[in-house]
Amino acid sequence: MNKIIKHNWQCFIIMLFLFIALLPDNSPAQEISSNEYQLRRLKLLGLMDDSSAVVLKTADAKLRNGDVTYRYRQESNCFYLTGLNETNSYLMLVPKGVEVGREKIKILFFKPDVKNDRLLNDGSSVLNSSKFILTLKSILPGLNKIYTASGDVQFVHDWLNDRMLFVERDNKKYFEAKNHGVKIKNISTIINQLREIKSEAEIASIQKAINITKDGIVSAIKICKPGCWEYQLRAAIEGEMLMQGSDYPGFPSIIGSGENSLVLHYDKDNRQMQNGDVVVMDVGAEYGGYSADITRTIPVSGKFTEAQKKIYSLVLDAQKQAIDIIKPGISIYDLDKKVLEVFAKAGMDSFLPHGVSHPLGLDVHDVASNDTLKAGMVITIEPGLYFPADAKNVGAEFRGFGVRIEDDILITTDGHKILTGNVPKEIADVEALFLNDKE
Ligand SMILES: [Mn+2]
Repeated sequence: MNKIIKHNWQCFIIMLFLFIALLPDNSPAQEISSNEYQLRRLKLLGLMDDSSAVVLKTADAKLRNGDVTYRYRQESNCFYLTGLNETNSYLMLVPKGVEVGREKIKILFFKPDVKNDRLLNDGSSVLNSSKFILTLKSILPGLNKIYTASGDVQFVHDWLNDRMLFVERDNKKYFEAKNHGVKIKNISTIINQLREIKSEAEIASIQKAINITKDGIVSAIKICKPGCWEYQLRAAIEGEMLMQGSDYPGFPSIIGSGENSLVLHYDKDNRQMQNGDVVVMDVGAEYGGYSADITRTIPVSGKFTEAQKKIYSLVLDAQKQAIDIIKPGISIYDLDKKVLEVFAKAGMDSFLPHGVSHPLGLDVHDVASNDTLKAGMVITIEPGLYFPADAKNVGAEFRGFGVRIEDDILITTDGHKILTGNVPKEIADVEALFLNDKE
């Protein structure tokens, strides 16, 4: 190989690296490092005593119909502690340790594809899933509680015999009777205090989910016009999510126009939108496991009517006043109170049928250890006003539609940061997006 060719080779390699580095980042979501997952497990171990263990099974694939399953989603506690996205695996945290070979191991993974037991660099162990039950039995003596995630099925209606089977409660009772002295406890009692405070990497994932959702909302506004169908707005929003590497929406998209704007969890998307309607879009991409949750209410024609403007401005004003008071130490109920106070001044406080805030994270309605806001939490703030067609004590011009505005807020040590500040919200900004498109 001569020198010139060698030089060209080097150039080629450098160019290739540059090319790859400059490619748009469309890689699937992988935001949390393996170190961070290990740190979470160690923190949880630090909250446990020697007579306890954490035992989690990864979520089963859920049947949609026949032998077809829904797209897989991990159980959130399991995902928080492992980042695993597969079935038939288990996690065991045992403060007093389990003997694997000659070592006492506190963190054990059980996976179906593992051939030989392996000790990992971080001191944890990976075993085949077939060893799970035996290992579980071996740790029971000396334990007085096992923390686990409650399953999805609280009870099953056995309709053939018209019986209610409390599967989980009965399983728990059976286990406790068989293993005298060992109680089954919900892991939420120890893990929520970890999950409620978001790390830098988690906030980055939520921010990415928000940015994707924002692009979806803007795309929907740009195609929105009278005659358009609700599902077409959903397609614009969810299409953007998929294009940008979101795994799926964090919850079923709500696209409710006209009278559907009054339905809080409307998910039919089958109405053709009319001139003069508003449409409530309550949507959120899930990215790397973390969800956004944003609501914007827009005029189908591109211009709010005077009555719609009045309600929109009132909801926006209430939302801004509630956001203003967000800081560590206040309660989620203080936000409800603030919003209702603003609505009451307009005589409209009876038209808000839901709470205005919830934590946001791996679950769209995420966990918290209590109702007090702490630095590092992410919450939503989502006031709304809804006037049914037969609403009393309100002008006729306001009847038949609802308005909701929702943003996502990070609690900081000295106050808060609005993570959704890039999503158009002021009346002029929302209307301008329509105008730009028509020009
Ligand atoms: Mn929400």
